[in-house]
Formats: sequence, C-alpha cells, structure tokens
Amino acid sequence: MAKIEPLQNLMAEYLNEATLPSTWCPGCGIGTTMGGLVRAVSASDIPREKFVLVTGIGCYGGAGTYIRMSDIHALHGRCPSYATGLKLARPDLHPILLMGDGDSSAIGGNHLIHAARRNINITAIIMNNHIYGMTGGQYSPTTPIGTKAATAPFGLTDHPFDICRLVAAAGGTFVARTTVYHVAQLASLIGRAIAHPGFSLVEVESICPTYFGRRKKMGSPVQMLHWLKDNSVSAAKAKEMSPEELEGKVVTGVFVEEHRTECVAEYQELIKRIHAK
Ligand SMILES: Cc1ncc(C[n+]2csc(CCOP(=O)(O)OP(=O)(O)O)c2C)c(N)n1
Ligand code: SF4
Repeated sequence: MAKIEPLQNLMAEYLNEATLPSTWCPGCGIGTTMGGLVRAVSASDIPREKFVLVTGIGCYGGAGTYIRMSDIHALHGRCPSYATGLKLARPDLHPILLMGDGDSSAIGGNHLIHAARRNINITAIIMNNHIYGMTGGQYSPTTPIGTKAATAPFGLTDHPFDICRLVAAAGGTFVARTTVYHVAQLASLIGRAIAHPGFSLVEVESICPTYFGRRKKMGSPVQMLHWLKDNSVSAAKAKEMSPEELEGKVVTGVFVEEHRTECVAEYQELIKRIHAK
C-alpha cells in the first residue's frame, strides 16, 4: 500500500465537481467518510478502475455521483446482494459497499449477515449516524435506548445492535470501527479492509447534526465531533475497563482479523472440478 495522501492532493482527481453542490447538510459525517475512502483507494495496490462503489438508499446514496469511480445505486438494504452478484460474475472487481445503519442493519440486516457468513471478498463501510437521516429522523436498530426520535417522541424503549459484534458473530473476517473524528485512522482502516482477502467491515461512527444531534441537543457539528473525541476509547484500553465504565463509549480499532476460505474462490474451484470430470 502506498502512503496515504492528504485529501487536498486528491480532490481534483476524485471529486466530480459537475455534480456539486452535494445534498448533504453542513457538518454531516458522510463527507468525512468519503474523504477517508478516497485516501484509502488512492493508496491501495488495486487499480482504481477495479473498484465499484455500491450505494444503498440513504443520505449517503448520492456518494457515487460525487466521486469519480464506477458505481451502482442499489435498492434500500440490498448493497450486499448487488455486490455478491457483481463479485461472482467479475471476481477481478472490488466492490465497496456504502451503507447507513438503517440500510445495513434494518431492511438489509439479513443481507449483511449472510455476506459476512460467506466471507465474500467485498468491503462494507457502514456510516452509523444512529438514525434514518434521509427520511426525517426515525429510529434505527442502532439508535441508543431512551433517544427521542420522529417515531419515538417519548424516548426509544428498544435495545440497540452493536454492528461490529453482529458481523463478527456472523463470520466477517475483518471487523473494525472508527469515527469521523479520527480521520487518519478512518483512511488507514478502510485501506486495511480493502487489502483484506475476505468480508471486511469498517463501521464509521458518523454524525447527523440535523436529525440526531439537534433532537439530542448535542450542539454544533464541531461540538458533536468533540463528543466523539471525548467518548471514544481504543479496543486495547477498553479491555481494561469495566462494563460500567464502557457504558455509552465508542470503542474503536480492529476487533477481528483472520483468514478463512473465501466464497468466490471456493465457487470457482468447484466449477473447475466439475468441468474437469
Ligand atoms: C424498500 C424501501 N423501504 C423504505 C424506503 C425509505 N427509506 C429511504 S432511506 C431510508 C433510511 C435511511 O437511513 P440510513 O440507512 O440510516 O441512512 P441515512 O439516511 O441516515 O444516511 C428509508 C427507510 C425505501 N427507499 N425503500
Ligand atoms: S440529514 Fe443527517 S445524515 Fe442526512 S445529510 Fe443531513 S446531516 Fe447528513
């Protein structure tokens, strides 16, 4: 992997200025995540034309039009299925899935766990802003208990999913989390996920100042970033903390990095064996 470049060196090459301005609210975490993605792609050993962005339906869904890379815009929650089909048909391509917490863990939850189970060599980036941004602030499976949302005006009574633990339990072989505050770690973890030969997930703790932060009275986007800085702990430090101390904290780092048979390679081997008979 080449050195990760500062984002300003890559803007002219990757940003599709003709499609701007973007629809994203000022201070939204999606732009920062896209910055990390572009830096990781440009530093990768895989040629840029081999990447395909697969975007689901959510605020981040327009990302494919703003960045100069091949892209497919999938149905809500169906990124893993589109990417699986693409990878089976063209194993030389590297799909990068862009999903939201609602897209990936609600309507698309089933698709996500089965892609992880198969250990298909695709990279999933989940921007977890803990809310449905695009449709106006309904709660998602990652909204913290007690949060007031458009569909929980008196506070949510459901317990949230931990997306990393879900994907690790399903069989994902590279599972990591970072935040939009930690921009260097963001680019480097996406780079490691891309290089990993199996199902890789980077969950990005993102911010939605418009529907999550405003309702929770978290202040400006800058104050939300400060909240992330003050409430994040590394996986190494988390090991020494009690469950009470970890309550409400964002644990960052790599949780799983292991090697297991990859499904497309196995499938191709099977085809070869059948043809050889
Ligand atoms: C089949 C289907 N059901 C529901 C919707 C409506 N819908 C569009 S985006 C969205 C939620 C998006 O939330 P999330 O994935 O968290 O992304 P965000 O907008 O927060 O970035 C929903 C429910 C849809 N487009 N298609
Ligand atoms: S509604 Fe939230 S997630 Fe959507 S663009 Fe605005 S800040 Fe970002």
